Amino acid sequence: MRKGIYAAQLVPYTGNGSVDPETLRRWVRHNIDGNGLDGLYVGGSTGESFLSSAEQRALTLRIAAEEARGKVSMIAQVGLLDYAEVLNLADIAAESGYDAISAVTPFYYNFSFDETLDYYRGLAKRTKLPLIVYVIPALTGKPFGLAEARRFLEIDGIAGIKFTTPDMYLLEQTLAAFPDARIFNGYDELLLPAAATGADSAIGSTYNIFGPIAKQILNLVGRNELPRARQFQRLLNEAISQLVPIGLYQCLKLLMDDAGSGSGFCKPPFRRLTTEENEKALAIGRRVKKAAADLIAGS
Ligand code: MN9
Repeated sequence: MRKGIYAAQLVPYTGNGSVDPETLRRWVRHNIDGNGLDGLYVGGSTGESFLSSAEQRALTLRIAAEEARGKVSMIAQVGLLDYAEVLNLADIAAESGYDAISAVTPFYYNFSFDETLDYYRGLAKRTKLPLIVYVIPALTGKPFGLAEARRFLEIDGIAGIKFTTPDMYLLEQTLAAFPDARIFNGYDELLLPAAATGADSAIGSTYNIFGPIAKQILNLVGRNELPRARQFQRLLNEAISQLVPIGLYQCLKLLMDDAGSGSGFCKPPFRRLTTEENEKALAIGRRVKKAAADLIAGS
């Protein structure tokens, strides 16, 4: 599994909510050839996976792998509510050539931490692939601290964490306690501080569009060029702070369209944007991409 920048893969859905395979293939190729990313994280929040059927999830995993296998690292997010389906998706990920699987902590029911650990133990036993725990307390509602990080990372087969919390102190402590674990920063708006703290990899939705900006941030931090890294993080955050209130995934899909890569609807209850919102989102995205290209060219 490479270090670096991974796109949380956007998945195009047709107006009736099914996966659009041809557009998905183009979007995956765009992440590899257009954005030059190091990896893909398929089937996560950004893929609207928790609004999708297990069949749609399996189809998405297979199609993405057909396009990306052997070109970039691939992680399959297999977490969902039906445990039998989780195990089945883990098998599909292994068959399809993924480098790792990942699974969100079980949500909705208020499972105890011991139940959560059993869930991961079972999943780790089922697969030969390294397992990356997907920690995103803001969406799962499950608390996460150093004690939880330790108990996860001590399980045989658990290789790392997709760390989607803004707690940089916890990130530092986790890196210090587990120097060999694969820790992926999960909030794109915190890529610079996470990289400065020592994270060498990140997974994010906005990298589908602004991947080159993220690559710059990670590389510049690695070279101790913090003032310049800050310029790129500022651009990325300008986009995120303006696109999130409109509807981040809708905006990112629109910008994929703008890149000539295809089209896509979001699953309900994600709403459709108005014409004015579409125009606003396109203008923001284009402005930030152009400013980043100018900054790169002027280097
Ligand atoms: O995969 C993404 N998380 C979610 C990570 O979408 C819930 C992030 O990339 C965020 O979209 C991004 C904007 O807040 O950091």
